[in-house]
Amino acid sequence: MKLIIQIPCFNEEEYICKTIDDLPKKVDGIDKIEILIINDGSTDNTLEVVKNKKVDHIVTYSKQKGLAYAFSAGLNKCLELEADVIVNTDADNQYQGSFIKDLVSPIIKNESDIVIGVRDTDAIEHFSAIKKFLQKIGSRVVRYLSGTTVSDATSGFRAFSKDAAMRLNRYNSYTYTLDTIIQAGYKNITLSTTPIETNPDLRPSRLVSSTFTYVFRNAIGIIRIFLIYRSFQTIFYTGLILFIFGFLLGVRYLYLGFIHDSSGNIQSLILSAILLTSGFVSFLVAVIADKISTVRQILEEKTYKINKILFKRKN
Ligand SMILES: Nc1nc2c(ncn2[C@@H]2O[C@H](COP(=O)(O)OP(=O)(O)O)[C@@H](O)[C@H]2O)c(=O)[nH]1
Ligand SMILES: [Mg+2]
Repeated sequence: MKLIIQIPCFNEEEYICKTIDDLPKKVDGIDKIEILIINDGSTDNTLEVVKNKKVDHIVTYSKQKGLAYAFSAGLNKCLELEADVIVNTDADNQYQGSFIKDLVSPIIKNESDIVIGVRDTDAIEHFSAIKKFLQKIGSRVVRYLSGTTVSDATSGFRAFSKDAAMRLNRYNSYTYTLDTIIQAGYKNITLSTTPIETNPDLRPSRLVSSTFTYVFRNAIGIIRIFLIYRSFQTIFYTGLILFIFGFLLGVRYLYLGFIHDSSGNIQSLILSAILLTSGFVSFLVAVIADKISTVRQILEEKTYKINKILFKRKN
């Protein structure tokens, strides 16, 4: 069994060596451990540093493409390199390499396809009260939408089986953490968690420049991935609510017209017509969304089948 540990990097010259040195050299049930660095257009000396470190594999981009892009490009590279298990970790030495065995173990035993290392966020000193609060709310929303039980949805310390790596798709360029959990939920990929500890913070987060942009971008990301998988239901039920309100208003207008003159209620007739039309248009959009969703499902299944042929073990 081959384990590849992938590390997406953006300007990590200061911390990457420490992170690499902390990785385990042996893990029970694993015959070979390799390291893959994805250098995402770093403008510092990250590339030179990792070359000097003689890591097994480097993928490098001359221009920054974003963490989610680097993450999924990393998974593909690991599949090409015949990985059976893939671990993703951060380059700033936030996660402790000694916990990799706990991430990998359920995958080796065939008990799980994705394992997420969950932090006790309450105990992390450098997380502000607001970050802890938002992290909890975000994880709760992701749990609800994905039907999973992940208490730390933004943890980047995770292991994937080869099969999970072949099934996951990239739907945004900012973050993969929430996406992959929601996808796992909808695609019935088995997902479990294991408690982990983190190192004291080494540098401020690059992904969280300001709380507002962090929340905004993650919220948009969650809505977009949810709509990819549940577009028909969302649009159909929105249309139904509009239609029911429009219908009731219309009935009220007619009822008032029978009893006495309803000419004074012309505004409610206009509103009723608008709501009924919007509801009807929503039904049509829901039908189109459903057709697009069917095409997506077929493409996802074909991609998975192609991946299985492409990444079939050669020996
Ligand atoms: N490929 C890529 N990696 C990034 C980018 N920004 C941050 N990273 C990497 O993503 C990981 C997590 O970033 P970090 O700044 O520690 O965010 P935190 O998870 O909020 O602490 C680290 O390995 C970074 O090097 C980026 O734009 N592209
Ligand atoms: Mg960090």
